Amino acid sequence: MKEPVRVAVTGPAGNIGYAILFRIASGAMFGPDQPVHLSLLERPNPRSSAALKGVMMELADCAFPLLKSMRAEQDPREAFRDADYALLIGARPRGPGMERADLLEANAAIFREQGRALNETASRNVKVIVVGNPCNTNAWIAMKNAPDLAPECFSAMLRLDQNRAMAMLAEKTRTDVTDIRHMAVWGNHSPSMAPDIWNATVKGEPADNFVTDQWIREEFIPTVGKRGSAIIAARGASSAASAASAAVDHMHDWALGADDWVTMGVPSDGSYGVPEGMIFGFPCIAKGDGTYEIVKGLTLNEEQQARIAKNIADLEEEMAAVKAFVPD
Ligand code: NAX
Repeated sequence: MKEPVRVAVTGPAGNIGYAILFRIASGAMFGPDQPVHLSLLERPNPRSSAALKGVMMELADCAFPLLKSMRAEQDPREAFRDADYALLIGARPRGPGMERADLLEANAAIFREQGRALNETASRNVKVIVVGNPCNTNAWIAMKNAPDLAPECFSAMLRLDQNRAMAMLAEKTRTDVTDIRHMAVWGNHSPSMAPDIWNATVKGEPADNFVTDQWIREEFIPTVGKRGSAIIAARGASSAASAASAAVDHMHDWALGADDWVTMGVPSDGSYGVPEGMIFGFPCIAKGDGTYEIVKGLTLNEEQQARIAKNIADLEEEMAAVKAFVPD
């Protein structure tokens, strides 16, 4: 058995929280030989505190052999103390009458505070995934407010978009998801994201040989981009179990490695014309030692380049709107 790791989770009383905690504690995220200590940060209101208490009672009732301890926190500095991993899931949802700018600002305040707290108390090698939306910009704010941590400690979740793209392509080509490789989704976790079928393969052959251009443009790309809204329309609630599963995949592969590309929102190193430091979805290689590399040298056709440019412009606009929340 390995030494236990400390895992901090924000928003544990929410929908995704309920779907993810049991998988972290069961070993699905960090492996069957990796004990964990859980630190759970919720908002300090009676409803959230009571809901969290219930979730913790259920976690205890599972008698997970790998769950060594858990504690509820209300102060981010305490929640992140010595954290090896931080899953920033809790965020402000869009309320009635709330403008997009209000939503960006409400979340910017949360992620500024959490970035500062991570900077102060987390392990110097902490691995952070931001799930709470707008996740790319929220991750950027947290990263910028944590100047003593390497930018590579921070990431945003685009893995759900990759998983959705793989499932859709497997269904269309009547293959198994394990036959699909090198599927990446570039950019911002928003409907303008750029799923990349042109660099993907199905059973080792170029994926675009199996489908028509019309299907790619009219079905595949828009359906992946709008899948979140389609789930809300069908279920009456936003994706929770699939989002939790994607976060498990993201952290698992980052910590332990993967034999295929993984899509991660990570600080750009300037590759493919994406401005340095912008948190952008790239195909990455998770090397198995807790580090990753952006896949280099891919060919992007003109329409994909235009989609990437649109994602850059959208993110620049979001980042400009929350500029007051990051240090110069
Ligand atoms: P819920 O509203 O069910 O849960 C959010 C929880 O976070 C609540 O318990 C709330 O009290 C808590 N919270 C809010 N602010 C907090 C703070 N400052 N500190 C600690 N806890 C805080 O939302 P849920 O369905 O769990 O979704 C969480 C976030 O994930 C949302 O922002 C959502 O938009 C985002 N998503 C991101 C996805 C992605 O692919 N990146 C996909 C799924 C999901 O839409």
